[in-house]
Amino acid sequence: MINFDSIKHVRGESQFVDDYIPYEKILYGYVFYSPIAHGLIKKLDYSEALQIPGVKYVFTYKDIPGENQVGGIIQDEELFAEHKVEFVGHPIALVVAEDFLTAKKAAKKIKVEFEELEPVFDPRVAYEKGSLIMPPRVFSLGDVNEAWSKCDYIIEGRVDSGAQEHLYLETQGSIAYPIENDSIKIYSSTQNPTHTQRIAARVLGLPMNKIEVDVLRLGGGFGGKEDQATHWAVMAALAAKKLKTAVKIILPRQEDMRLTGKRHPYSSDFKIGLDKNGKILAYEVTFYQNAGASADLSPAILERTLFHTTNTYYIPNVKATAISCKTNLLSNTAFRGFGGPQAMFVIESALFKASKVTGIDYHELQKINLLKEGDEFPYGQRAKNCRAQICYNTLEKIYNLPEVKKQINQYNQTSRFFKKAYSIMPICFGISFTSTFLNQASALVHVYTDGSVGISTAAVEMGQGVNQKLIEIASKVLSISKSRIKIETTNTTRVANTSPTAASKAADLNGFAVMEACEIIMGRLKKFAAQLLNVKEDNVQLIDESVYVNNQKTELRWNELIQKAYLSRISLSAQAHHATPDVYFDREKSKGEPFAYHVYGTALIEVTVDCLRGTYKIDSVKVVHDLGESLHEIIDLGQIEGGIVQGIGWMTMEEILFNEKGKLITDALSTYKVPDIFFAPEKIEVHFLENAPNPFGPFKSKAVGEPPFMYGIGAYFAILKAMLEFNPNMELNFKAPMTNERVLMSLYSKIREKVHQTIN
Ligand code: MTE
Ligand code: QUE
Ligand code: MOS
Repeated sequence: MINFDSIKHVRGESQFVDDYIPYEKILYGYVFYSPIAHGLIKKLDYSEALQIPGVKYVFTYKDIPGENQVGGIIQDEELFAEHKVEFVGHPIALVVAEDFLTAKKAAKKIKVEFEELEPVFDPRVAYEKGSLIMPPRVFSLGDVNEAWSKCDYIIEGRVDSGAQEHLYLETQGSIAYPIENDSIKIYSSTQNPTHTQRIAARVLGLPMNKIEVDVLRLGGGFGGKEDQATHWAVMAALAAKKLKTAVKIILPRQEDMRLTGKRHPYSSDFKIGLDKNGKILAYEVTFYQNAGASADLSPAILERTLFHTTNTYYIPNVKATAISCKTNLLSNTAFRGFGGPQAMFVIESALFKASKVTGIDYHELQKINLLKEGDEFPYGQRAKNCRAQICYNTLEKIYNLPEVKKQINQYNQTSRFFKKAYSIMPICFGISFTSTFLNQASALVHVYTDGSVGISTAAVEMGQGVNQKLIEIASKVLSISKSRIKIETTNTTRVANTSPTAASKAADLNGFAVMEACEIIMGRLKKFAAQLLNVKEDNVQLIDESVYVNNQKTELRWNELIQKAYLSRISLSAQAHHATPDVYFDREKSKGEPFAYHVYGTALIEVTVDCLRGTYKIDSVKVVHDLGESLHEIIDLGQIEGGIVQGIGWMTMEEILFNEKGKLITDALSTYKVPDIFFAPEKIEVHFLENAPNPFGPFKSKAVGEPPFMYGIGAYFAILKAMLEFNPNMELNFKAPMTNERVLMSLYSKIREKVHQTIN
């Protein structure tokens, strides 16, 4: 059960965009970008850059034959800034030269004069100034105003979560070259080939059929290449068209970090009301999303935040307001979880604070309010096949929670400076694009005359193993060996009008499409075999590459059957389109059934905090996770482990910082720290929930890509609990990431105040 790609990866044989040499003459592009956060371009002078030997051309907005517009959901983003720059890193020009270093050197010679404008970085300040991406959105259920009077406790607070760098191993990049008929072929490291095609066509002023986008695989995407791979692909295409040769743009790591958006930081206010038994009666929350300088995917991400307002709890009265704030920072974008994690951190913070006020244990509060079958989400959908309770209860049982608590208590009694704690993090994540139209995919399956099979779909392989899952599905439906099946590149001329590989939906959508295309071919083959053997079609089966009649194996094998079918002029190719049935969402009313199903799970996280140094160790993460019936257990396990570590990174050590002028200062791996193998939990144990088929997934499976990320939130609260063991009087504020510095400063805040008083 290995992933066929892993051998090539380990041997260094897998190809990425920078490995392609599809053309005799390749030129290299370097992006020249704004050094200031906000200002008007008064003068741009690149004459000196053009003088440098080897430089071919400097592109600005003036060279664009079509529209200078790359915005997706909202058309508010220029490819090259025309008159105004809105963040440090805003592209202004592209220098193209014979080699990369020459292009880079030339870019340093470009001179710009700006009239600087006042920048805004804080989303709350942006809100006050009316700087919004779009009008605020509200989801509501019941009536919070009426409910407050019935509450025994009302608790308010503020929660802040930080940005996160995607840190895909392969940085952004693309190579484009001209082909016949005024057309352009683009190889891009994109999760979203059709979007790249559409925007390239728009910018170049060409019809979409003159742009071909091809994707072999990505060295990771994590959402960062959903909309933001487009810019470099379009720039390369623009240059290739003008210069009539191949143009390659690969962002070096530092430039990638400086030029591309991250996970959205959020600042939120909550108010939560409970009765004396700990039942939540009302929850009101306002999310301020820091969108950065343009919309990008922010509106869809904002909406997913609203969908995950209550995580895996039932709350009868909810009012959630979400505001997408336009600031002079990098335009933030999709990142695993797509706004869900930000909402879930707020509700967990609210419960945690409520536990301190009510005296009811945090995890008791979680259990009291856990979602049950038929409960209504704030968007009107009801929980169906709800597995919130079973995951939580199974976790407590199989990992022996009472024993965990006992051990931790014993440890803490004898340890003065090292403190241990555990936390439990239940999750509920909705599966489907909440923009209903995106829930479609198609597959094109060819059986060649030697019996081998080639499959094209909309799915982009980015390390998540979707190609291996598609092979599993095709081999099951065709009942042939996996070794006969090849997944082709994702190409807009073979599979058109594709949705991005995102929302954890790629294996579901493309898996169903592959199933349906394979079934069409199987139908034809069975009919043909019946004719050939002169039996009734209903009595024919194809099992393990052999034809069976009335459950008796015949002499007829897959290879021979395919040969004969071809000679009898039977089509051995099929295309199928799949659309998720019954999902819809009414944006006017903010109600509907947007999700095909939900993924549930619960994690138990144990940590040790060194309360002298502020450092900590994640001892273990133990999970009960609902995968339906896994399509591929090793891949799914890898997704869960990877998601957990990435989620813990977001909550603990990954900190994006800008200076007071809006320049990213954590723009290298020396200053931006991510979990490594030493930091990763010493132990990750995953229990796949048993007897949990999913009627809405291929072969009863469930999507896996994003949900495990949110287990990482539990690490924050485990660390917080350990800190409170050391200093119970510590001030509670919910600000992530919980870096080592923050641990230390929080533990000794009283002492700090004293020192300050003494100094003053
Ligand atoms: N796993 C790896 N190794 N690399 C990635 O880039 N992206 C994640 C997740 N797992 C990612 C990954 C994100 S953000 C999504 S939406 C899903 O994979 C997309 O793939 P799927 O729909 O096939 O699950
Ligand atoms: C989850 C997602 C996406 C989403 C909604 C989700 C996503 C995405 C869009 C999207 C894209 C273009 C549009 C639009 C929505 O929505 O990845 O309205 O025009 O790209 O719930 O992952
Ligand atoms: Mo994933 S954030 O939907 O690419």
